[in-house]
Amino acid sequence: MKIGKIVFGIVVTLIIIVAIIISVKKLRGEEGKMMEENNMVVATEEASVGMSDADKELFASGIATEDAQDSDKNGDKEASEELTDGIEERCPVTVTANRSNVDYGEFTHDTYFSETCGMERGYNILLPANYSTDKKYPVLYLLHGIFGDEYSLPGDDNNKIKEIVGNMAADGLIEETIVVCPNMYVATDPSQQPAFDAEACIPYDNFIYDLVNDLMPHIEGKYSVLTGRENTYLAGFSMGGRETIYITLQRPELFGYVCAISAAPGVVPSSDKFMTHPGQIEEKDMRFADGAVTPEVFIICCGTRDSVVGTFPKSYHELLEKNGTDHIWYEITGADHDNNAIKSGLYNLFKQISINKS
Ligand code: FER
Repeated sequence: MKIGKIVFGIVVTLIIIVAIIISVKKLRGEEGKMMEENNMVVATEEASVGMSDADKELFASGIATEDAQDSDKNGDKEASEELTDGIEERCPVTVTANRSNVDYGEFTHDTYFSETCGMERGYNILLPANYSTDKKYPVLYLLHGIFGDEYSLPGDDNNKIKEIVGNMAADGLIEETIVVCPNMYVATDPSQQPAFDAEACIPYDNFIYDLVNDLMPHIEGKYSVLTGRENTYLAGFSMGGRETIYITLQRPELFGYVCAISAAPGVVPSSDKFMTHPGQIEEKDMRFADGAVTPEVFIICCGTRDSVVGTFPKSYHELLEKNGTDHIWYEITGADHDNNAIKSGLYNLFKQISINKS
């Protein structure tokens, strides 16, 4: 009887100790989460004040925060949460992995003459490792963020562009594909610099003319590429996402597969903490022209924790929906304005290409 009471006492004590340990751990977790969120707010506020060159680089290529890198580790788990149209929120880690048995291409720099700017301009191009003029390849034009240039996206190994394209081609999901990263700032005066004001953003909005009239003809003339909308893809991050939406709505017949990742405000009139945007088009014109040939796939996506563009991408989706314009909208749970969003957008664009072309 006495022994029974002692054992009962020990069991109750153990339960109490375990309960205390669990509560303390939970409290620490909450604290950690709050600290993470606080850090994010600080980072955002800093972004709106005077910006260093290093800060500008982060904008251009996708801000890769520590916790964004950590959340990569959940790639496998979250990738299995498939949505109905084949969209997966996270790019699986098997797709971003650098595999020893796959040859990845390398980005190289080249130039073209831009009639739009009246000068020679640079771009980076990723050719498949075994690029051959005996074959023809589809082309993805991939647009950088604000303050960026043709080096921003190719220069950031954490966005896994080479791996995503190379692995999906090696797995037979997509054709080997060329990726072109242009400089999206189409200023005729080389001293003009991007900034958060309407005037300084005009060169971004003029990229459409440089792309269509100068860069695309140059790429199609110089490299062994497949032409036509079925083989011409467009994607962009942030400021590049904004221009992706604008270009697609203006020239929907040119691009078969499109993805605007974490698109910046300014396609339609609006304001945010950075500036007031006059808008490239009116809200009622967030649609394809009547009778236009339109893309097979038009994706708009954004992280749920985007500390730079917030809910602007969602508002583009809502306007497109209101205006009856076909598109895919999805959110990347937990992603900030970062490479998790970029990897997800690229992966899903190629996945949709794979689904549509097979
Ligand atoms: C803005 C908010 C964000 C804006 C541009 C951005 C021009 C672009 C961010 C990026 O490219 O990372 O109001 O206005």
